[in-house]
Amino acid sequence: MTPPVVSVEDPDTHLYGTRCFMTQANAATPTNVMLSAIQPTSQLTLGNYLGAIQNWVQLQDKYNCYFFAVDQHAITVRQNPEALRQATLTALATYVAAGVDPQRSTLFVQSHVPEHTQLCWILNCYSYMGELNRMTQYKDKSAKSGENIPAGLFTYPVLMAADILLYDAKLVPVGQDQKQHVELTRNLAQRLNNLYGDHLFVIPDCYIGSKAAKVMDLQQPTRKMSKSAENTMGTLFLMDDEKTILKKFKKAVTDSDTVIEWDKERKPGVANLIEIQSAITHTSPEEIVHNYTGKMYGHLKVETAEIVLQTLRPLQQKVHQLMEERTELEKILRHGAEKAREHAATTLKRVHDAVGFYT
Ligand code: ATP
Ligand code: LTN
Repeated sequence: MTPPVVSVEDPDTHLYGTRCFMTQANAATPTNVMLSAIQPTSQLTLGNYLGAIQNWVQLQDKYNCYFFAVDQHAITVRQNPEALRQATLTALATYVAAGVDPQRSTLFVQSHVPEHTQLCWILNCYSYMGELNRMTQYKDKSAKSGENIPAGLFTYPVLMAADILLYDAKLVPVGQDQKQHVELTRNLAQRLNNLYGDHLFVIPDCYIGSKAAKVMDLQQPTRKMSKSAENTMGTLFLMDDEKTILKKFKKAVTDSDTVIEWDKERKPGVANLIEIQSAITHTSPEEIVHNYTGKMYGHLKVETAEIVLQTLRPLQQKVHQLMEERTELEKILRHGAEKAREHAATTLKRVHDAVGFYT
């Protein structure tokens, strides 16, 4: 049966999104939990900020939120250990600098909460090779791994299911590419609920923000800006310095025309710059185009860089401050992990009891 897909507008934040699957509340409720995470595989990008973190900030008043950095997911592909440590801490500093409030939301590092891998093991025993084999991300990433495909790449979605189910999450904001993983999470939760009773897991819905910008690569504007892209000129990292930001925008690929129009098909590079401005200033693309009547691509590039810089300057300052002081950030993470563990341990105990572990 095809799950229902419902478009919803959040009445408070006016964020539009597609709330996929819309589950009836089950016995493991009540829950008002929203949860999301980013892999610290590299520095975070403008795409991560506009497509994810900015929305988290807006939704955190309405939900009991858990936001974390998934360092255990990150090692499914080889990482430099020091770079991973640094990227993990910087990611969490970025959440805080962007406005995620550690008083209201729980912020932590995945590996600080051992219940994630504990539940992952159990879920592994209820997952089928066939369904994991169908995961598009696994197919893509394993194709790049040569002969020795890490088993972790195969079971990656099961760890993600554990991340979600541990906290009884109702809503999981993710990018389109992660929808399949949330669907697997739902299937696993339902499978165990069918075996052991509806009280076991909350069935999560995924939330795909449609107002959130999909930021495109500045060099290949038909591809999503990604932190793991080979050509870093196309990716704007949140911690890039001013000179680099200006250079990346000035060299952004547009087209051979001169008229500024918002047309993703014909002018993906120009449309990308317009949409970046739109996502930051909350001005409609049509209005932005109107303001550029008679102007040239050069104006659009430099002014987009300026608008991005205005947002990133204070964010970078706060990230630097948090990274230098460290104690505040470490306190947030320690406290976050403790809070997360309380919830996670309760769920894990429920699962241990259900599957028959002697406790
Ligand atoms: P990778 O290159 O490692 O696959 P990524 O930069 O594509 O990473 P993810 O870690 O997969 O990013 O995504 C984390 C969150 O950021 C997700 O919610 C995703 O939708 C959002 N996101 C990532 N890139 C973009 C983008 N270019 N535009 C909008 N949202 C994005
Ligand atoms: N797989 C996701 C990151 C991720 C996640 C999660 C997102 C890991 N665990 C739990 C939401 C909820 C990604 O690559 N974007």
